[in-house]
Amino acid sequence: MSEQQSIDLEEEYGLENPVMPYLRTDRIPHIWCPGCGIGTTVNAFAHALTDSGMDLDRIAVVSGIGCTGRVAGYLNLDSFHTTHGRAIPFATGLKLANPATKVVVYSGDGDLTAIGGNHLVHAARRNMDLMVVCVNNFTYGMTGGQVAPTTPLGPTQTTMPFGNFEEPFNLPFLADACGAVYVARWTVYHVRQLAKAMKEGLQRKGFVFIEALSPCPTLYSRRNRLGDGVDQVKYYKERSVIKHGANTKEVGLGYQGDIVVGTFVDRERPTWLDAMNAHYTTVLGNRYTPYGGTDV
Ligand SMILES: Cc1ncc(C[n+]2csc(CCOP(=O)(O)OP(=O)(O)O)c2C)c(N)n1
Ligand code: SF4
Ligand SMILES: [Mg+2]
Repeated sequence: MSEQQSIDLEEEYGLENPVMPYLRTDRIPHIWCPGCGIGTTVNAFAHALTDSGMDLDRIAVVSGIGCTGRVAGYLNLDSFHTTHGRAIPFATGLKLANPATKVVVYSGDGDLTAIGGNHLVHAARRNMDLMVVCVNNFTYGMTGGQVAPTTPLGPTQTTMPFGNFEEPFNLPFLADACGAVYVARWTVYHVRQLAKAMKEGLQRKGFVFIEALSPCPTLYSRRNRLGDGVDQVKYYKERSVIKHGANTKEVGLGYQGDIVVGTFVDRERPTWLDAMNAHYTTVLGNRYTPYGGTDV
């Protein structure tokens, strides 16, 4: 549509894009490239916030550094853009200081699973009450397309000019093995399912891990001649297979191969705060006052 033909729906009809209230519009235009999938995940998150009916004053979003790490800065919520790899420890401190807050970690695959991998493992093991959204574009987008722990075997990256030979993480299996209570994977093609998983994750207590596969056309796709963002979304559409409850051992990703998506893990375990309170109550009896009675 040409500029002359475009209609400002808000001005003409008083219709507001439902995502707008969730954004710090003064920060727009955003930094993301055309065809990047990160914005689509934010759209899904905004719908999850609406659908969950949660009090926005009780939600905080924490990001690390990276293209995905910019999400926190664009959200009109209590949001924190922290240091590379440290979103989960920051979020853990926030949660424990104010257990009534629902804390969401929203970051990239490199941030969460390379430099921040140790924190991911232990937060899942402890069943820290956090929802982690990991936007997996198979690369370090922001810094020029270096190989990530999620890069499949085969494609080239700036630091793997002859193709990646390092076995990648299977992230749902990692999160499951470490003890996450809810683990799901969707792609930016599956916007409704992604929003629903985020809504469910917001309503769950305990460590939630949602992997959102998302194109990085600028660095990953172009370098590997995979086309643009639309071509990657077509690939997600054509090669995704929905298998709820799939054995996470079997959902590892090959290069441009089949993608198993769905909710893989949904179970109950006491959160870290619940376990601490139960333990000290048993050991110390009424000398102990349980902490964080408003845990959500
Ligand atoms: C301590 C530290 N090491 C390295 C960096 C450089 N750095 C910034 S973002 C990034 C990778 C981000 O990759 P990912 O989390 O996958 O985010 P994406 O850009 O792909 O969304 C790196 C290595 C940094 N900012 N700080
Ligand atoms: S470099 Fe990749 S991940 Fe970063 S904004 Fe561009 S397309 Fe998105
Ligand atoms: Mg990345």
